[in-house]
Amino acid sequence: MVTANQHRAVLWDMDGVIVDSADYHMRSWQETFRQTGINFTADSFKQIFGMRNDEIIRSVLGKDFTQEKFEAIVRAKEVTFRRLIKDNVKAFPGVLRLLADIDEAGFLQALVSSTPMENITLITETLGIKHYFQHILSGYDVTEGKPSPQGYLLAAQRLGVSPENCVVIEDAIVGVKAAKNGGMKCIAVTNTHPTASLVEADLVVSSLELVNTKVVEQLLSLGKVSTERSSNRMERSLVLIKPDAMQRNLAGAIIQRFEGRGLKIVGMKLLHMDKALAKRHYAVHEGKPFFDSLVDYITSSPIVAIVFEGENAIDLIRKTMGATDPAKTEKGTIRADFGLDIQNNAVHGSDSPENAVKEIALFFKKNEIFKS
Ligand code: RTP
Ligand code: MG
Repeated sequence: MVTANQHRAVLWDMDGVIVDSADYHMRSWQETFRQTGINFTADSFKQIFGMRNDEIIRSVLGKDFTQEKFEAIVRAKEVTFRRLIKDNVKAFPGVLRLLADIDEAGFLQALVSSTPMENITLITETLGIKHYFQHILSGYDVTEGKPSPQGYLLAAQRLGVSPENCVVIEDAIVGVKAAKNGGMKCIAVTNTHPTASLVEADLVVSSLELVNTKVVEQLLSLGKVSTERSSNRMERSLVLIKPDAMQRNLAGAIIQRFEGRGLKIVGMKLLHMDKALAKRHYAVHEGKPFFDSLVDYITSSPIVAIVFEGENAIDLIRKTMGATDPAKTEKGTIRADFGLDIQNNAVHGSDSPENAVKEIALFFKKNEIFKS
């Protein structure tokens, strides 16, 4: 039976996403370049991470090297890499579970790596994950490395899935660019680069433990929502990081979820709401049985108030937060992951453009909001 998910695919990068290999790549480049008298630093390595070998060598040696010299360097580097990593192949947290869950949900999966097939075989066989991939593409199957989308587009074509139905999982800046250049959704994991350099991705996470099949499905359907709309409105919304989240040091993790969706902070402050402000903010709930308890709760500790700006920000923030009750909301949302109960539900977000305007005015003066 052909299920809906068989028309959807997850395309994986390997180094830095599946396998924690950066150190072994760096040491093997260092050993190899040392033999040609070149000092290759950790900083130089960061710049080239995710590129193909020919591009790396060109960026280090310049254009003047013969084909024989190139092949000798590559051979030496890759032999050294496999020798160093052979007994140390380690998957990043959450990867093995995510591969199995995505497979179980009926998505197609492909591996699109810039490295040679020998490395891919060593890693995928050692981790026992080769069978999850319906297609595997090495750096030698394409004529252009990332950020060209060629590899990802070719993998999608071989799987018979259109680019807009593909989610790419990447850690490299050039890899995120490749996915976006190919018209695909992209989840970036901050294993190699910080969030700030990966903002072109649709979602940035600190670990793949935070990703599940629902997140992948949401990303694909969010894409549809935005393309079906005739115009995407630029909106602002008020987000509060509530006392229960503040007490558990979750402000950073929550902000990251919103920033990872491309939303920009245009206003932000730490404040301790007094009862008068709490009553005005929650005026629509006055008279409800939970009102007094809600006011006590929201004034129980300092909170962070943020104005986020972005296309369809209100809807996007509500989807990212999840439903009011953490026990009933969809997996992968902020409230599902961080909420404790219906009151201690981690976060507030405006529920309509009209309320957003009113709420922002309650918390921020005009000169406390900045252009993004
Ligand atoms: P929020 O306003 O905080 O973003 O949450 P929401 O739109 O999802 O939910 P809303 O209906 O506006 O309720 C505001 C807050 O009141 C608390 N609540 N407690 N005990 C209860 O039955 C109950 N119902 C709502 C929650 O903290 C909710 O976020
Ligand atoms: Mg509300």
